[in-house]
Amino acid sequence: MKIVDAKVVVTSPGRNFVTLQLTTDEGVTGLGDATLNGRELAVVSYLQDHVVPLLLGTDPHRIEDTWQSLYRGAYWRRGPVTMAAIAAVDVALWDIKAKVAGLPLYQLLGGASRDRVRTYGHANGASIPELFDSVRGLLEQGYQSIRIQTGVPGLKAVYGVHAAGAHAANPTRLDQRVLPAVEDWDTGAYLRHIPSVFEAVRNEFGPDLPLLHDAHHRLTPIQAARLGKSLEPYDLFWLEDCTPAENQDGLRLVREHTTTPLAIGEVFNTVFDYQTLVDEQLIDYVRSAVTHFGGVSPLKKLFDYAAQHQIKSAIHGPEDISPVGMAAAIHLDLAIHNFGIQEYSGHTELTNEVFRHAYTFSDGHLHPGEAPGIGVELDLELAAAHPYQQAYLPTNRLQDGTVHDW
Ligand code: GCO
Ligand code: MG
Repeated sequence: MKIVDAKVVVTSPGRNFVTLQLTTDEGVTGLGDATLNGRELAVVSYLQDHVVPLLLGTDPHRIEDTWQSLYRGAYWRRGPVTMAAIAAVDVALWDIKAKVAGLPLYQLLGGASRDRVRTYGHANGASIPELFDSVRGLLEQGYQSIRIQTGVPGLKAVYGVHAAGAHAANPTRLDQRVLPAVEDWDTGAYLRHIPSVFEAVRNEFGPDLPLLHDAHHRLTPIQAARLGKSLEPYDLFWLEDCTPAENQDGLRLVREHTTTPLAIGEVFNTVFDYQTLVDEQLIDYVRSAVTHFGGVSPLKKLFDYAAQHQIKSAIHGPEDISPVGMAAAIHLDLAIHNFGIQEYSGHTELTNEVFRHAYTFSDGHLHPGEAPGIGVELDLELAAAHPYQQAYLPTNRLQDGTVHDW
């Protein structure tokens, strides 16, 4: 069997997604997600200009060999652009192999280790009443674990939330250019406010509902330690990305001061980013996405390594992971032993029409379905009807104008 065609498809059914579609000489197709939010076209070029010429004529069954040759052969290793491109190839090859075998991908990864995959959803509210409405909406949809994000008094727009009337999530326009929205931040105000938010949520929704929180890399280690400690009475499922993730050593300080479980890793793209964190058991959940970590092959290895330290999986799954990346994640979730939880925000109807998928969500749980491969079909015509739109992630500034982590 040979790869005879490789298409890089960019579509924007509400937001941008990059997909690699490989086709074999026997007419079998495989899909991989290569979406890197806000830097999409860099991955398109990496794939189109540098990877596709290497793939044509190769045997799609040689997944590990192809992965190693793309990783080692480039000489320039790691980084989100490289690893998103390699991820798309890896997942497309697994999709092909599983289709040829006539099996859903999870069967090739060891078979099901559980019946279904538990998820968490995102509740956001500028104020406490808005937040409660958002939590109730998620509970009605069946979610059984909920991430809590709120506005902070005095700030117009913080990560994932903005006050009524402010449109921080929308980009500004200058001439023909689209520029990032700018949000604002004050760590002191945030640290003072957040414990009262969790107290209110616990009073309203009781002690049993698993609650999560994402600090989105905004704190220093000692600030994160204080936050973890102040949230202990509210029994969080986890505190996510409490410090900028590239400083692994910083997590030692956080860990010494709090028993709040810690999750990290959505911006990591290789196992080396986790070495200190896993070896010293400084975290409880590893958070990388299939899409940004080089695919199913290396992520499965990371989970096996993490398992030796009682660390569980929590694959990154916001809206900017396409249904292709989401499907690959759900197969992996079902198969590995040390599964923790899957982030799941769902996609718009239109996105689900462009990417028809076999995975299903009910009762707060996902299942990958039984279709051979990863179980996603890409509608090329509908994808083409929704072309790329330039877009950036927001940026973040302190009240005096200093750029801060977003
Ligand atoms: C999460 C994340 C995301 C990221 C987004 C950036 O926990 O889901 O923090 O919402 O901000 O993926 O593109
Ligand atoms: Mg996050």
